[in-house]
Amino acid sequence: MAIYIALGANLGDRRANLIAALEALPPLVRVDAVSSLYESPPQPPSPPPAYLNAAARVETDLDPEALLVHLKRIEHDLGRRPTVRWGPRPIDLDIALYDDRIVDTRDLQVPHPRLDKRAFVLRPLLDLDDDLEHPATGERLIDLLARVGEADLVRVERRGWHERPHSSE
Ligand code: PH2
Ligand code: MG
Ligand code: MG
Repeated sequence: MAIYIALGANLGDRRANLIAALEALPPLVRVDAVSSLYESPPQPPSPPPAYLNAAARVETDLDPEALLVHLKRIEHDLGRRPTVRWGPRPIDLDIALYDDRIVDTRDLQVPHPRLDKRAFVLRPLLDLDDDLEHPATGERLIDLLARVGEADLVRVERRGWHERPHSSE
């Protein structure tokens, strides 16, 4: 297993926000691999803008709680301010998986509690490792994705997008 961060953005220059977040992770968090970039409507359904989502496989000595603090700091630095639950946001950084650990405190749930219902998290994770399993249930993420379906998800750029200038090929 490894540590996986789910990234999302639906305000401002969404792609630039995701790249800025990836660049803000080191040196405390080293980025090993980044998934393709996906676009999907907000879920549960709410008014646009649509989200861009991706996932990163990372290495860090931070424990889950310290990693969360680091991610919240980056969100804040990129202009995110507290708002209503599931409100639009310039950047969202969630700990999707942390090895096979299960964390369930007031501030942090790992694996991400809605991982099994969200194609926009499952698909990017599976880009990185297609044999991932849910640490709590043992279900394969590929089977969870088949159950929820991915019809709403559009792959807008393939892997390496965060290292390339934007193109509309
Ligand atoms: N994040 C949410 C709520 N809804 N919808 C999509 N498509 N992508 C997201 O990242 C997302 C969402 C709350 O974190
Ligand atoms: Mg989220
Ligand atoms: Mg979040």
